[in-house]
Amino acid sequence: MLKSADGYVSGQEIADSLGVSRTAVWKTVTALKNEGYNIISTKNRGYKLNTEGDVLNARELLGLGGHAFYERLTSTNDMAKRFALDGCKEFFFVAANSQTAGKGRLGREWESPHNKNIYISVVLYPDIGFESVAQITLISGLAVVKTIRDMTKADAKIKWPNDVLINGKKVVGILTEMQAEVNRILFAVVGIGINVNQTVFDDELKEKATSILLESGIKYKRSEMIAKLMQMLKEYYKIFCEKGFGVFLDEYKKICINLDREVTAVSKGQRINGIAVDISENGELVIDTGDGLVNISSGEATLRTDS
Ligand code: BT5
Repeated sequence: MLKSADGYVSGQEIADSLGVSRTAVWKTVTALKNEGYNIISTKNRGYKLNTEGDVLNARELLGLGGHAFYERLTSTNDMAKRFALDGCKEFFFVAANSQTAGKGRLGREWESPHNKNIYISVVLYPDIGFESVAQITLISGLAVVKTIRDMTKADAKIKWPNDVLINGKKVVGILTEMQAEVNRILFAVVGIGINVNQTVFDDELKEKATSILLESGIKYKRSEMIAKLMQMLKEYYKIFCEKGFGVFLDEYKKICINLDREVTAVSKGQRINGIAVDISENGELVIDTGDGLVNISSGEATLRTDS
């Protein structure tokens, strides 16, 4: 009722329309305030919801299709894998308000403070070969960039393969994991962490991480961003399944910051220095080492100007 009201709603009005006591209304409003909703109570006028607030909970995600929401979780990726093993539907997602063991790639950590950011993992059942799985990360990155650009106008870019940066600082990380049998993929889980409203980072991250709030000055609602992200991800993934990665190549190259820059890539334990000259039809980074072109399909590609 408070959400759809234009201004104040009296406690009596709420009580009458729901057939409950004024005390019950007051108790519920207090509970909602404790959840983080910014509800103003004014004597003789009633209650008013300040819509600027950003609350993420199961209620705010209602209507977004199959999903599970947790206040605190070790890792949304790990939980999404469990749902996948239980045979959940494609695009089922797990979201959390914080992670106690958020994961990056190669055993690294993903800082996941409470109530600030988006931590979401989406289950997919791609009917593709192993060699194409890395492309799921790339199209997920595109969907995230489109979401951020459309909603916030921030100049989000991709650092191949899985980082989204604004003004050179990391704002999103993507971790794609999969489970497979010898000759087929059983499922893939795309985990996406978006720094939305975090303003303080620890010393290790201060120089290289940022958030949408820090870059735009605006506090966005995570639930709205998740809705848009899921919409974009479904759109991009469906096209990807029908037509492959090639159709996204131009779009990807336009926002990929590695191109024409010196990079050091580490792939399968090997260090490769050179200039990133292209992205291939398969989504590989093409590096000119001076001795020829090398394509790498996954790994790291540190920009030389990075520390
Ligand atoms: C990634 O790894 O960038 C993938 C991160 C994926 C996180 C999501 S959150 C939802 C889902 N559930 C999970 O458990 N994970 C996924 P990588 O490229 O390895 O980058 C990790 C590095 O980024 C760390 O070593 C830090 O230097 C840095 N980092 C950690 N937390 C960060 C943060 N919140 N913002 C920016 N950078 C961060």
